Amino acid sequence: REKLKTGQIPITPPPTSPAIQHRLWPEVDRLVKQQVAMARMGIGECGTGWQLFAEDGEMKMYRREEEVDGMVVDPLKAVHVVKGITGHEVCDYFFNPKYRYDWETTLEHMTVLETISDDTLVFLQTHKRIWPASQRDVVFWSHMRKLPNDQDRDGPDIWTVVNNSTESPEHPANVGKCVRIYLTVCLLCQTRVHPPKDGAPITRNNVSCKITYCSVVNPGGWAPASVLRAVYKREYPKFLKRFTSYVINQTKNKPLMF
Ligand code: 18C
Repeated sequence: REKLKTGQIPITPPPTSPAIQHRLWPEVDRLVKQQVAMARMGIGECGTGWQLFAEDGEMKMYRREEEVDGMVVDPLKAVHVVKGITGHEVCDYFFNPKYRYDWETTLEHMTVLETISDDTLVFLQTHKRIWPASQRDVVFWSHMRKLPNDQDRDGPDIWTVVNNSTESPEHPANVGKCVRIYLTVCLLCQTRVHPPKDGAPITRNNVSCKITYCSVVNPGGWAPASVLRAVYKREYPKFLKRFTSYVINQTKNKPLMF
């Protein structure tokens, strides 16, 4: 914080989140900026090798085959456009732990290890086991943020949630039955408003949400590549369809939240 003399007006803007005081803040802020910049790029702009592996209506999912130390870490990029919901709503349902068991079908158990601030939490999750591999767990911080809409200053804000693996001294990796996975996930949501021509009030029929979901998951230990790629192919489309239907259902009788 800058030191002010009496009567001097501060030039440093106020912190945008109380999490700014936390030891993880520099990493959170850096990763969020980096992940949002990558998510905003079109599939043609973010390197070569992207293959479309799933398509259903507006939903398109691409992956790039990558391995690190013999382990499959294929980056995934999905884009979807969903009518009737806003970016703020999508991010709220994705971030807020109270909804997680409703839509996250691979989840076995979730604990909030730390509440850094209203928009920054640390989670410990265990996921369902896939035979013949070991069960997986993950510790990650999750941060939700509103971004200025610099392409359309009068348009609704853009919202994002970034999840990134972190360490917890109380929950060290690979000590129990679970193998620790490592992930970086970015959900970026842009609301589009299609105003009614007669100047009538905006309803859910006049909004849609462009969703970009990017993820890189390192399985953390042995997992047969063919099984892993088959799991990805099945589970990612299932997740995005189920999650977005869930948000539509939850919000249909609620006022729009921009
Ligand atoms: O982003 C998503 N969810 C967030 C909130 O939970 C958060 C967490 C992501 C965890 C993703 C990793 C889950 C691993 C689960 C193991 C697979 C269980 C399948 C059970 C089938 C009955 O960011 C949405 C996440 C959508 C997840 C899609 C599946 C991704 C598969 C990743 C495989 C990881 C290694 C598994 C090792 C075993 C392989 C043989």
